[in-house]
Amino acid sequence: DYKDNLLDLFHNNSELMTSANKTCWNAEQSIYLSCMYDAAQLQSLDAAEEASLAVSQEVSAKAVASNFAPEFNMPTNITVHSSTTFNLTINVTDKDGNPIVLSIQEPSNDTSMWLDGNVLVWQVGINISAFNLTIVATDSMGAPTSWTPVVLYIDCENGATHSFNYTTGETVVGENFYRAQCSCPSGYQGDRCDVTPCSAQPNPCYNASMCHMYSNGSYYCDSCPDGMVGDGQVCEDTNECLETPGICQEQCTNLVPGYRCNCTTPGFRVSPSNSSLCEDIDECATGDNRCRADQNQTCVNTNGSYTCTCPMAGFKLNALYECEDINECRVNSTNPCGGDYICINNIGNYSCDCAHNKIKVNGACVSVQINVDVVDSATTATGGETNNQNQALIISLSVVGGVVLVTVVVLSIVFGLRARVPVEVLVNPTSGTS
Ligand SMILES: [Ca+2]
Ligand SMILES: [Ca+2]
Ligand SMILES: [Ca+2]
Repeated sequence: DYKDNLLDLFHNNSELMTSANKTCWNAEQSIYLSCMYDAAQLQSLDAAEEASLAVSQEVSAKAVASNFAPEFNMPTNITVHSSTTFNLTINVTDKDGNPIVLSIQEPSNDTSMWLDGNVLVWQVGINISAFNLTIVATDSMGAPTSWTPVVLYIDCENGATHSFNYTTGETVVGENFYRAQCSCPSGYQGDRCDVTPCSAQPNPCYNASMCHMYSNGSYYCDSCPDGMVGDGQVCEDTNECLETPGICQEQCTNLVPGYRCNCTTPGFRVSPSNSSLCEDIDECATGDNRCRADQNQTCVNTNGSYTCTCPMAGFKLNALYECEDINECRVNSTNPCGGDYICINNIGNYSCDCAHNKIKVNGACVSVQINVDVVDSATTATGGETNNQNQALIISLSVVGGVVLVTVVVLSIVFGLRARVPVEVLVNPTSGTS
């Protein structure tokens, strides 16, 4: 019957009643009825919305007015040391029980500082500039509160003592940032006492790596480097080349400190095992040679140099490091074949042969002569009327001044016709004809 009465109130306009119900229900519950009443009386959804809005604004204004901002329960000072990580839990409460969001307002965009939940994490550097550290807490009603502690910053090193002078302003580098004054132990220097005697310029020792600190702040120097004389603070070079003649096998160069031996003879280098001595460079091992792998040459190391050998007998290396044929016939003035023979060069070897007009007989080259004899014999023809002549041509070879070796050819030529003209056989100028 409540709904029936309500529908009555809306003059049976159920559509308006449904819309008004939707609008008014979203408002504060306490004004639901007056919202619905306004909508029904004025027959207007807008009226209902206006009534709803007015009341809700009034309610939130009351809530903001009565809201309490968050409260920090934090110290007024924090002390931080350089090169350490500073962790601090931010203790903040809200009387209304609203949720709180924390943020770092200052320094902004500083990657060395961040919030991990409600813990402030700060990787404290050295030589940092003054700034105000401000943490802001904001509750869900948008009410903010900030906390800006006085930062007491200590970056003294090497066991220095420190103090803060809040009155003279000497150490005040920012309104809420104080940097400690450092009192250095003996031997140390610098605003932060970070300069030790060994890191001071100039270094008290001959070179910085020779300087060492005692725990009490004093220092000592190593003895001078090899090749130098002095007390470690002042060191002077000795000229080994002058003081020890012959200290190097070849060339000596004085260095500060020390000295260096050089080898000036081509093909030699300083011995790896004894830097005073020079030793042959094995060009075959180092690869620094001109031997031709494509011709299968073999590299042979020699004292001071190297040679390349050709793989086959009868070849030698030329100036271009190529294997070329040896002309054995011209190696020296002596004929390698001996006096009776002529020498013939071949690729890769040579051969021996008898000279022109000589032949090899029993291992010796001998000259030969060609003898030609023509023999006539008169023949009486049958019937006795014609005289024909038979002529025989006899060619024989003989060693000059010796006996006839062999009668090579006996030619018996029977001429069918009378030879009116003598046969001429020209063998050589000394041979005659008949
Ligand atoms: Ca020297
Ligand atoms: Ca060599
Ligand atoms: Ca040859």
